[in-house]
Amino acid sequence: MLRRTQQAVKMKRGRDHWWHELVDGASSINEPAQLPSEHPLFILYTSGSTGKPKGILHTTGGYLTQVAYTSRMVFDLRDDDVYFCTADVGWITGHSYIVYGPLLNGATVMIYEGTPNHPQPDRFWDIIERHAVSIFYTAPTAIRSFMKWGEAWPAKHDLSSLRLLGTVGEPINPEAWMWYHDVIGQGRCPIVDTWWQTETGAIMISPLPGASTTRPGTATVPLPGVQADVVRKDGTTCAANEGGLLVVKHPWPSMLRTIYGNDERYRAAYWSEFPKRRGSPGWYFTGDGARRDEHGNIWIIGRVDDVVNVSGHRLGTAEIESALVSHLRVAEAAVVARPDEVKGNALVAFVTLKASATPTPALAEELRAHVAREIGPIAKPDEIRFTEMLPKTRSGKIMRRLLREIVTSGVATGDVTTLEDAGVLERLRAGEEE
Ligand code: 7RM
Repeated sequence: MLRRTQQAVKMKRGRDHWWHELVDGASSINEPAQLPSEHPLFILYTSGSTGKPKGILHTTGGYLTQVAYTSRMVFDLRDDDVYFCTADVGWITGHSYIVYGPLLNGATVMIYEGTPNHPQPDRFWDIIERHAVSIFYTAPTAIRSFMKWGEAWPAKHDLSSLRLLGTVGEPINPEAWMWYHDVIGQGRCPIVDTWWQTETGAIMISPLPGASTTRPGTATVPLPGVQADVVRKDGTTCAANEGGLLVVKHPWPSMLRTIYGNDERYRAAYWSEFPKRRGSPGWYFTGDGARRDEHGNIWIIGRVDDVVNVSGHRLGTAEIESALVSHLRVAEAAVVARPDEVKGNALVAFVTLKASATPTPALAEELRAHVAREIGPIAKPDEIRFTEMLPKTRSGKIMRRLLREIVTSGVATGDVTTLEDAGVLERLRAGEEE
C-alpha cells in the first residue's frame, strides 16, 4: 500500500504491507526472482456483462513473451524513441503497454498520471513537445474529446517529434481517425489500430508500421502467429463482408489461463461456443462480432453478448448503434432493452449528438427512420433519449449494464467502481424525470 492520499485504509495483517516500510530499507540492486513460466503474474478484474467481475489470470513466460514481441513490432520501438501511452495503469493496456512491454524492450517511457485537460486541454501536446515524444498510444474516446476541445490546443505545440500513433479500446470512427492522422500526426505518422482484450493479454490484430496498408476503422489483419478468423455459428468461415463471430483458432503465448477461482466460468465464457470436437481442438471465442472485407481486413462490430429479443427477433445492439452513429448528427449511441408487455423488449437508444446538432423530437424521429432504413423496421428504437454523456469506463467502454438498469428500474445498482464520471448517472436519471 503506497501512502499517497492519506486516506484511511483497512489492511490485513500478514497480507498487506506499507510500501515505504518495505522499500526504504531495501537495497537498490536486486536479483530478479527466477520463476517457472506458468507462475501467476497478475490477476486483473474486468467487469462481466452481468456485473460480476471476472479475475483474468495471466502468467509469467507467455505473457511477457507476447507483450515484449508486440511492443517491439507494433510500435516499431527503437533505442532513441520516447514512448507515451496515455492509458490508466489499472487497465490491461497500462499493464501491457506502459509497464511490461516497453520495459522488457528497454524503452524510454513517458508516464503521466492525471487528466488530459488539466490545467488546460493541451496537457498531452505540451508533454509531447517538452519530452520529444515519438510514439503516442491512446483511445478513440480520448481522441473524440480532443476533437471537441478543438484544433487550437494541439496547434499551440510543436508535435514534430511524433512518428507513430496508436489506438486501442473500441472501433475508431473514420472521422476521428482522419483527425488524429491530420491534426496530431500532421499527415506524417502511420496509425496502428490495435485490437486485443484483457483476456488476450497482448495485441492480436494490428497493422505493422511500414509493412501494412492502413485504412480508417479497421485493425487490419492478425499479427504473425495469431490465427484469428470470422466464422458463422456453425464454425464455417464467413464470406467477404459477412458479419460473424471473431474467434482465435490456436493458443497464443499471452492468453489468459483461467478466471481466477472459477475454471468452470472460464470454460463457459470462452470455450463453450466452439467446443472441442472431432477434427477441431476447440476455439477461443472473443465475444466480439466482426466482418472481414474483400482485402482481408477485419472490422470489429462490437460485443455480441449484447443481444436483444424484440418480437421474437434477435437483434445485436452493436449493429443498431453503428446504424445510429452513421447518421451525420450523431456522435455516440448505446442501445439497451427495456421489458415490454407486448414485444418482450422495447429498444431504448441513448444518443449523444455532435456539438453542432440540437436535440429535437423531429431529430429523434429522423434517427428512428434512419435505423429502419439501414437495418429494417424491426430494429427501430422505441425511444430515443438524448444525453450529453454516456456512462463509461476510463478506457471508453460504454457501461450498458448501467443504462439497462436505468431504463428498467430507474436506478443503477451493482458495481460502479470502474465508472469514469459518477455524476453521469445522476444526470441520466434527472433527464428521465423531465
Ligand atoms: C485492450 C482492451 C476488450 C474489447 C474487445 C473489443 C474492444 C479493443 C479494439 C476494440 C475495435 C479495437 N481490453 N476493442 N480494441 N474494438 N477496435 N482496436 O481494450 O478487455 O478492456 O476490452 O474492447 O470489443 O473485445 S478490454
